[in-house]
Parts: sequence; C-alpha cells; structure tokens
Amino acid sequence: MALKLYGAPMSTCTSRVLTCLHEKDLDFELVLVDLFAGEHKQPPFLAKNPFGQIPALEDDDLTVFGFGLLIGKLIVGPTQSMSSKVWLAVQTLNGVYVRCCEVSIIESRAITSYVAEKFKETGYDLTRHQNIKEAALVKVWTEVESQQFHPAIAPIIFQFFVAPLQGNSPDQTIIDAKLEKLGKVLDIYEAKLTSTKYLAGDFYSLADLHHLPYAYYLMKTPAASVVNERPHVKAWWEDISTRPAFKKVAEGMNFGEK
Ligand SMILES: N[C@@H](CCC(=O)N[C@@H](CS)C(=O)NCC(=O)O)C(=O)O
Repeated sequence: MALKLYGAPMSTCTSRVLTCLHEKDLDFELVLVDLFAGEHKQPPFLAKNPFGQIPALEDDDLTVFGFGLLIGKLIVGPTQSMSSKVWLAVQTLNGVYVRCCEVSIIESRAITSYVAEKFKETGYDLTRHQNIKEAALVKVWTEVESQQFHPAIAPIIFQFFVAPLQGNSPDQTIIDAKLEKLGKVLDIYEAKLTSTKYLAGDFYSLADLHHLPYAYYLMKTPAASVVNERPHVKAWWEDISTRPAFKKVAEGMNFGEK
C-alpha cells in the first residue's frame, strides 16, 4: 500500500489527516502509535519525526532517475547522503530506478496539503486547484485556522482533556482567557459566514476541514456555547461535522472517555 499514516485515531492531528484521506477516497494503512506507551518517543518513530509527535505520513513512491532494460541488480541500503532513509535501487542498462521508502512527511497541515495536491484529481477537490483565486482563499483560511483559531482553542482542549489525565483539574482562568480570545476569532467567522456558506467561499475546502478535530472535542465541553451562540458558525459546524468523511473519523475520537 502506498500511503502509510502513523498516528492514533483519537488524536486531533491524526484525525485531521484521516479526514482528508477519506475525502479523497484514498486507500491507506493506519499504523497505530501508542502515545500512552510512549512509542512516539522511541527511536523507530523518532526516525520518522525527530520531534516525537504524531502523525507522520509515508508515501512509498517510485522515483525514476533513468530508464532502460533491467539487468537485475538490486541494491538496498541506507546512505549518508539520503540521511537515515532506506533506499532500494534497481540497476538498469542505462540508468537506475531508485525507490525511496520511509520518506516521512510530518505536520498534519503539511500532510493534508501534500495529499490534496498530489491527489487533486481524486475524490473531493479540497483546494479549488482549477481556480487560482479560490485556491488562494483556501490558503488564506487554512492560515487563519493555524494562526488564529488553533492558538485560542488548543489550550482549552488541553485543559478539559489532557490536564485531568495528568492528575490536574482544568484551570478555569486559562479556559476563560482563551474562550474570550476564541470568541473574538469566531465573531469574525460569524461575519464571514453571513456572506459565504464556508470559510473560503461557497465551497467546502481544506480550510474548513482543518477546524474539525479541535472543534469536535470543544463541542463535547461546556465551552460549546462559544459556537452555539453564533448562528452562522453553528450552522457551518453542523454542516462540516456531518460530512461522511468526518463522521467516519469521529467514531475513533474518544480521547478522555472512560
Ligand atoms: N503541529 C503538529 C502537532 C502534532 C502534535 O501535537 N501531536 C500530538 C498528538 S495530537 C502528539 O504527538 N503529542 C505527544 C507529544 O507531543 O509528546 C501537527 O499538526 O502535526
């Protein structure tokens, strides 16, 4: 199988990528990384992501450096020049086919961009690649998600879901401060969503998709009111969270459940 995703279904960043893979109708293998057992900090996973965080994607692609008749010599090994990547090369009469394995792509948003771009003709078009202006707006709103929405919502999710696992009660001061920040971001979304159905325009895109995992966990908490109080944001949330691709992914998003 060409695409291998290393991660955990309950993880927000893994779910972001899983949703993208489902929207694109792609075959892939999910390789489970057990965060609770610390697998992400062990050498095999650190070789894929030295930051020790999930997810990581491997695309076992074939790169052709030359072509010709196969003379059957197979060369396998790690090389300095290709860092720690494993490579396979098949010597041919007038060239070498090199097949790289274990080329990891990390950072969930970089992974979704790669998948959406590489498979732009497959499944749902997440990037509006045929319209340069719409494509630019998709990029704008994916940046807004990572630069404005994420910094406000992530600490709230941490307090509700991760702090209790570490033996701490959620810190209401942090929650309140970040909720105020998130409310201001969502006021801008509310205004935008009065004129277009989705963030980048009247089409669902990668920009909307990137919001799903953190918003999904937020909606399980009392802080869901920050969405429910804003009618256009609420309608947008109900729309994007009921797409079949995300519904499939949400089944595995049970972080913090007993
Ligand atoms: N910016 C990264 C963040 C990755 C991240 O924070 N992953 C979490 C799971 S959602 C993780 O591996 N946490 C364990 C740790 O940081 O030790 C991305 O979007 O992929």
